[in-house]
Amino acid sequence: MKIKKYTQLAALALAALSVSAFAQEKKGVTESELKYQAGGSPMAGEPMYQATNPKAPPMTQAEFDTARKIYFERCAGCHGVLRKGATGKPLTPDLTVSKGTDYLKIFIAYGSPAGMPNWQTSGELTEKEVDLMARYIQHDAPQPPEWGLEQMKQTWKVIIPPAQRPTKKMNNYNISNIFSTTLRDTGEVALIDGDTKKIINIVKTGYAVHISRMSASGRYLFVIGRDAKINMIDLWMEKPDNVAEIRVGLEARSVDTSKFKGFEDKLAIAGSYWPPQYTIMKGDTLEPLKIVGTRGMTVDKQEYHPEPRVASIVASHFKPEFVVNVKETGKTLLVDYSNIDALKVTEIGTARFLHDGGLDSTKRYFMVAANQSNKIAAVDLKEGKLTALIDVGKIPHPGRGANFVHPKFGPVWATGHLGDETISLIGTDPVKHKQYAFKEVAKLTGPGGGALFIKSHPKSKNLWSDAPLNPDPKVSQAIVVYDINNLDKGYKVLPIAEWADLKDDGAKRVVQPEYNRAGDEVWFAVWSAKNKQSALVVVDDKTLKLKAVIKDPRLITPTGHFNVYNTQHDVY
Ligand code: DHE
Repeated sequence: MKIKKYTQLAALALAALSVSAFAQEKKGVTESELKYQAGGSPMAGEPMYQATNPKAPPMTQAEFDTARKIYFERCAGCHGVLRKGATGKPLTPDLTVSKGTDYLKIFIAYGSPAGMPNWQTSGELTEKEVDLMARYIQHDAPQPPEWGLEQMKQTWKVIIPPAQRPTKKMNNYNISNIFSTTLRDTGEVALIDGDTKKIINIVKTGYAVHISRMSASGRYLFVIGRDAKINMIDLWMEKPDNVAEIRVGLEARSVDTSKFKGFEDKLAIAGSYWPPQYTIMKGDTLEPLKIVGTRGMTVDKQEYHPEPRVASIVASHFKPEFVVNVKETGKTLLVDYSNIDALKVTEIGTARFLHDGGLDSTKRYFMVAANQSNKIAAVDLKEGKLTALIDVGKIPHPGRGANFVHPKFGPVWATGHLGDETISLIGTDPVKHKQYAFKEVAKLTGPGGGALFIKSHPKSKNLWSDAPLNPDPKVSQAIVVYDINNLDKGYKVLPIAEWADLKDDGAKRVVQPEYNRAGDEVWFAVWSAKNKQSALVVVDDKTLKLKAVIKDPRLITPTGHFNVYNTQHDVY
């Protein structure tokens, strides 16, 4: 008996050693990915029933509640709400109970080469918390509540009904050059006049807003929070502000509006992470009309997934369709909204796990990152089919990507990567540059991994790439810019955070290049923690010189910023 116990302990010690050695070896590679995925879920505070598995070590209700909170704050982003596995491994009792508490504790404490963080040795969790989590994951995963029409209607508010809204623009702003800037940790967006660089209004929104998108006419701005709250802002008002709001679920990232001719401003759509579904709403009031679940079979192994989250959504310009990308099943859905009572959905198998993406310059092809497959899927929105799955670098992360004309390859679409230092260029012209179309035609070298967003503009000769999640502050606090006509020359580095000249020593991560309406300025957020100063920095696209720094005590944790015209017309 004693011998068996010693052998087990020795095996555990060896496992710990090899896991920790591996984790250290891979440390630099995975750090940015981890920072990105391990964001908190807004569902930490949702009440859920304690699910008990008699084969698992016991837990009190108080222990269960603490563990559940830790799980949603730290683990759900990678392992999924139901622990069925997403970018992280599945952690269901059929797999965890047989491993046992001691083994699981080592994994949680030391991390793993596959990207699991070393929660205890990094000081993020205490030994007691690690023990708690090792027991928690041997019990059945508690399920957050569903969210149907009734729950949506309870949260739906038309603050100003369409009949009481202005019939013409009531302000003097050049609204096509307004920027909607996410103030991530205050649950607000700042509407900034791109001409004067002055704040027009700070609008209350959901928690940790993710993106802003425009209606086809350019009048309404839609903002979605991580807590799945959508705010609809009327830019025609004297002081643009909220006119309607709704919660479409408990957690979400994407929203867009109908853009096909004849359907302008008619419908809006939002995708949720939880529950896994998308909701089609009236474009002027956000009244929920149709909710469609995304639970189903995965594209490759064709096995059931209970929690396929809705990632990016765009509106097609070719047909009355929304392009809905489902992460865990690896499917792109073309949702025909011309008759939502007889909804037609074309299901295109692409690859797992779909994340962000954008249109090519002709708007015919949607290019979406399947980030754990290291591929970009090109979907033909005219023919309604998959054109190609293109191998790129490690964990592509394009935002909406960047379109420009390459001197040799013609029109290309570009993506940076979270997991390596490269930028992949993909040919997008199957007519005049057939031999390059939908192939990775070149790889540029950037300063390091941790890139999130890349941008160009039809009027510019520049390609910009950030790297806010790179572990080296010299890289994360700067931006690189390539001359499109001399890509072989490499990049120039602009010290954006230094130019912001902030009073605190915050993280100062430089995030998301975004052009103004004219295409002659590029805006960047310098993103620090909530209690530190942040700013927006504006650079002249031609001279690459500093043009303006926007500082204001209200600009707390700015991240994404969206120019009205470019977002409305999908210019990037
Ligand atoms: Fe994002 C786009 C999901 C972390 C800033 N992000 C998107 C999209 C998805 C997504 C699905 C595409 C929406 C669309 O186009 O319809 N993002 C997620 C996550 O699940 C993840 C990994 C973890 C999380 O907890 O949210 C995550 N994202 C981040 C960040 O840490 C960033 C940098 C800051 C933040 O807000 O927390 C961030 N994501 C953004 C921005 C966009 C975005 C600015 C829009 C880019 C664009 O140009 O369209």
